[in-house]
Amino acid sequence: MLRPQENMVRETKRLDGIWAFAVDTQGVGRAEEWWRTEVAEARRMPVPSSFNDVLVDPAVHDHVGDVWYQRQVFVPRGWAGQRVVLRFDAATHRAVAWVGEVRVAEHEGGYTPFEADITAFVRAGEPFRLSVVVNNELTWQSIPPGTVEVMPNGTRRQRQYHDFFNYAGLHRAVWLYSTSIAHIDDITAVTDIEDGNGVVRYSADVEERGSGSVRALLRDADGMVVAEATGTSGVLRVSNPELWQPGRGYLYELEVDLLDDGAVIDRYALPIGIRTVRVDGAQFLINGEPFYFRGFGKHEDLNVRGRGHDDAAMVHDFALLSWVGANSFRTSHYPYAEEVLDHADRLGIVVIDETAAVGLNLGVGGGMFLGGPKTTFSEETISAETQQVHRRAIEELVDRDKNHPCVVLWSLANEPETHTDDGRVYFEPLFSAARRADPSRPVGFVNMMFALPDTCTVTELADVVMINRYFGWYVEPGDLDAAERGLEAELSRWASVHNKPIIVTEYGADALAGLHTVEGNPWSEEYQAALLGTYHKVFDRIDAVVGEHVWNFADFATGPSFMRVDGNKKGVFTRDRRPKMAAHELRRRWHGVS
Ligand code: BDP
Repeated sequence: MLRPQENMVRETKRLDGIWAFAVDTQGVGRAEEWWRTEVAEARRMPVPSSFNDVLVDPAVHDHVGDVWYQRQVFVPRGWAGQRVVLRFDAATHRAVAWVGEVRVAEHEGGYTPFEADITAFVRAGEPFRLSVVVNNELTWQSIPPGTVEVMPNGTRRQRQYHDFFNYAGLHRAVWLYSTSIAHIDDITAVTDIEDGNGVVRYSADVEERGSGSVRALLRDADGMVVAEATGTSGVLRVSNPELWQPGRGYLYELEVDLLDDGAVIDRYALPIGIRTVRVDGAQFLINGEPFYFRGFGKHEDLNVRGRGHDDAAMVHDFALLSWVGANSFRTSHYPYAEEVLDHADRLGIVVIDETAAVGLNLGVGGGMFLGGPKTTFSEETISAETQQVHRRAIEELVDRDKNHPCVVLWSLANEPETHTDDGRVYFEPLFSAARRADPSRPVGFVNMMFALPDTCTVTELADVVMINRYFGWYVEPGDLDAAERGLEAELSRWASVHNKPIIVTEYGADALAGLHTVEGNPWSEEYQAALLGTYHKVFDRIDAVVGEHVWNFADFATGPSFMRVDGNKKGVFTRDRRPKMAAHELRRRWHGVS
């Protein structure tokens, strides 16, 4: 799905700002058809933002169910005769939208965009009422999963199987945009390098094409046309290409025009990075060169806005990545805003792109702490229905992010149950779906410690081994010698049993900023830094380890738990992005700065 774009034939209008907002405490809004009038007792809510932390009200913060957003929208008068599209970059976790009285869109999944052609329901130069109901409930049929519990006093509480706060709302931009009626609906571009030449294979989906023809131009960063083709699909070749490389995000622009009698009816300019990604034995190759991942698992998590996208905070995070010497990150544990991928494309930051499938493992939180069900895969828990939702989430992720050069690897899930045959049965079709959707990139999932090199039933489906390990924290807490031995033994076993590259996608320790101890006890900044140092010694001894992603880039909000003190403190930066000792330790290693 293409991002909205402005050019001489397309216009956009961002609907961000302050909207009317109502919490549907009684869950009656759909039955009472709240979209038909202005929502009663509306408060005001910024878009984009999570709604949870903005108003100082526990009933909003912890609300489980529907919330309603509403605003007037003016259709620009110049859009007469154009196709008008309403687009949501993300509504977490599901939403229905109405234009006036007409239900125009419905979407499941909190982190991928959806849109509706509303041409028939609006008029240029006139306003309409836009109503959206957003629902934040996690169930066995949602990705991520959860359960809603009704308490004795009738309030509803969300149980979840993941370690971050269940922020919700209109998290990203809402748009109105125009195109011509005949328009380019989608473009797919896959790049390759053949005999030193850059190759861009493109295909364009065109709607209402009529007698229109398609032309594709490839421009370099200076705007010079370096290759040209015609037709809805074709191959563009560039001699001596500037490659997209880690640390150097050189971008070409693929300009696709829909022409009628020589006139441009529609145009879309897609940034393209010419690069290859391949796994060869235990190496991860970008442009044929071994690549070593240095970076973090992150979260979209900020004070006040929660998971709401914020350009200033995003640019700052990238500046900190560069300061600390990171070359990559994982979009743990859900697809991030497209702005983030655009920025990574430009800076040459490498991304492991993950779905929102986290918590498909009731052995962890479910069984251990919540006293809930313990069987992960069953008719009552993660079922065939969940699997369908998961499959769609994978396809929507690929559909949205397939053209980003920064994305080098798809992560289908974080820490699912993969030591059982049921895990294998669940994941096999999902790997096939991912490979069908994108044959050009490696695919994997993030393994947790219940599934070992000899017992994991899913690793053989994956191109890489991604593992999260907490020796010295959840296992052998406080004992870094034992941690070193345990980690080395396990990594060596992964390397000898599976001839695949290993990325350690999580390792780390909580540290309370400002807590210092001479002994370096757990929770101190000293211990966090020392634990990372211990892991690094081991990584450097095992050739198959091709990546280190510390958990986490920054402290982040979680649900309530006796294991969390005002959130998860495994950040090497605090939630307001100040460095802990560990950040300096990483900077020394990754930048060689002393
Ligand atoms: C891992 C999870 C991550 C948690 C982390 C932790 O993948 O989401 O936040 O543990 O416990 O198991 O800090």
